[in-house]
Amino acid sequence: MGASITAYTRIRGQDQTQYPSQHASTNPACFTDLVGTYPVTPLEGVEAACLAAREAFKSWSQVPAPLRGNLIYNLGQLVRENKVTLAQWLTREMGKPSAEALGSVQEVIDTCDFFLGEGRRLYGQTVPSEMGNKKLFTYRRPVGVCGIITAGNFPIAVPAWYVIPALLCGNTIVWKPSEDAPILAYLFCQLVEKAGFPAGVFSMILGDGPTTGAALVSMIPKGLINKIGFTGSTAVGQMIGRVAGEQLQVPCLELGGKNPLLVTEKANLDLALDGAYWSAFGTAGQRCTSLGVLILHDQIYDQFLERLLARVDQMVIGDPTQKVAYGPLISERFLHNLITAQKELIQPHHQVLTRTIGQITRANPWPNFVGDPDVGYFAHPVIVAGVNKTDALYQQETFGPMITVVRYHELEEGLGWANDHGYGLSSAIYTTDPSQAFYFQEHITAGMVSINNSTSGAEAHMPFGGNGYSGNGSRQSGIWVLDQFTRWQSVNWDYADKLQLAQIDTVYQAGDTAFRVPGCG
Ligand code: UN1
Repeated sequence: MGASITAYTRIRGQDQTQYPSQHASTNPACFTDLVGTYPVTPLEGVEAACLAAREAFKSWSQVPAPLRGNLIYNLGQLVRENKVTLAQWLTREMGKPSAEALGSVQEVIDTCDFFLGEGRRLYGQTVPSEMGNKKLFTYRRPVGVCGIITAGNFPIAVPAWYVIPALLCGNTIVWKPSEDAPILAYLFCQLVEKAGFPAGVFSMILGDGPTTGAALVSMIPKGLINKIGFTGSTAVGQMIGRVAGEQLQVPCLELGGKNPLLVTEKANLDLALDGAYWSAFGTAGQRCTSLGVLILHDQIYDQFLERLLARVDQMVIGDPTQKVAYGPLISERFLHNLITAQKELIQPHHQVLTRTIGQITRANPWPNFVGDPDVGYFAHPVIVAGVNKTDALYQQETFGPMITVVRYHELEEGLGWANDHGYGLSSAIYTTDPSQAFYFQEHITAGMVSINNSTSGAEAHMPFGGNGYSGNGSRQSGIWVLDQFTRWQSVNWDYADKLQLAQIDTVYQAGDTAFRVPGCG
C-alpha cells in the first residue's frame, strides 16, 4: 500500500487536466490498493497529440543525431537513478515479482545505453558510382510521427524498445501505454520530459485498446501517423496491419507466441528442467516469449515430466514483493481471459497433470501460497497433456501460467510440433549434441532460437521479433530496429557540369562483353 497518483494525458509536456480522471488502476495482488487514477483520452485529445507531434517533427528531425543521443543519455541516467522506485511501482501496478521488475527496468537502461552511442553512428554508406565526377551516398531519414501501442507485461521496457530508437532517429511519438499500467507510464513519461526532449516530441495518451488504441489507429488514414508500432495480440495486430497496409505503411508488429521448448534425449536434464520451469512460469507465463509447447523426446518424457511436476507442485506463488515464483496476473481481464481459455480449450481427451485449473482462492487453494489469494488475480499453474495438432489448445496462444506437453520420437517430428501452430516468435532446444542444435536452428520458423537457455529473456540489443502469427518480420532492438524508424534515402551528387545518364552514358570497358547475351551482337 502507498500513495496513489493521478495520471494525465501529456501533450506538449503538459498535463491535460480537461480530461477528468475517472478510471482506477489497482494493484493486481491486492485490489483494495488504489495505485492511481487516470482519464481516457478522448478522440480530440488523440488528434491533438498527433498534431503536436507533427509540428514538433519539423525541428526535432533537424537536431543533429549526436545531440539527440545526448538526451537518450540523460534519460538512461534518470531511469538508472530511479530504478528501484520504478521497479516498486511496476510490482505494485502489474504484479511482477521484485527481481523481475528490476530486470525489466534494467532493459530500459540497456536500451538507452545502446542508442545513446547510435546517435554518433546512424551510419549511411558511400557507394561507388559507375561514372566519373559523381558521388553516391545513402542516408537514414526519420519516418515522421510514430504511434506506439504497448502491453502491460513489460510496461516500460517494451515501450522503450520503440520509443528510444524512434526518438534517436529523429521521429516524434504518440504513445498509448497499457491501461493496466498507466501510472508507471506517467512516471516514465515524466522522466522522458525531464531528460530534455522538446515539447511535442513525446506525448502520451491513456485508455484501453478498443477506445484509445483504436482512436490512435484511426489517425493513420487521416494522415497524422506515419508509422505504427504495436505489441499485443495477433488478432489486433492483423487489424492494425490492414489499416496501415491500406495507407501503404508497414507497421512494426510484435504479436503472440506459442513458443516451443524441445528437450532431446541428449539434453542435460537438470539444465532443461530449470529452463522449462522458468520459461513456463516466470512472469506467470505472461511474456510473449513464455513457453507454450513443451516437446519431450520419448526416452526422457516420463522422467522429465515427473521431475517438472514435482517442482511445480512445490512452487511458491503469491505476493510479488516476497520471494515467489510468480505473482498475480496483470489484471482481472488477463485472469478472465485465461479462465475462459481453460474452459473453452481444455477438452475431455486432454489430461490436466497439475492440481487444478482456474483462479487460486481460499476455496480453490494453492498449498504454497504467500498472502491472501482472495484479494488478487492469482492463477494455478497448469500443464496439459494429450493435445493433438488440430486442437485449439495447440493452435492458440494462452497467456498465463499454462503449457501443453507433447512427446516426439524423431527430431523432425519434434520440429513439426514446434512449428505447425503457425506462430514463430521464440523457441528453445536443450541438447548436448551440436548436430541436433543446428538441425533445430535451421528448421525452426521462429525469429529467436535459444540453445540450452529459456524461451524468454532476450538481451536488449539482439533482434527481437517473430514470423507467422507472431509478427510481420519486423525486428526491434539493436541496430535492426533502425530499419523500422528510418527510411533509406539515396543521394547522387553529380559535379561533371554536364548531364550524365546512368546506363546510357556509362563508358563500359572492352571486357564487359562477358555479360552480353550470346548471339545478340
Ligand atoms: C514481451 O513479452 O513482450 O525476452 C517481451 C524476454 C523479454 C522481453 C519480452 N526480454 O522475455
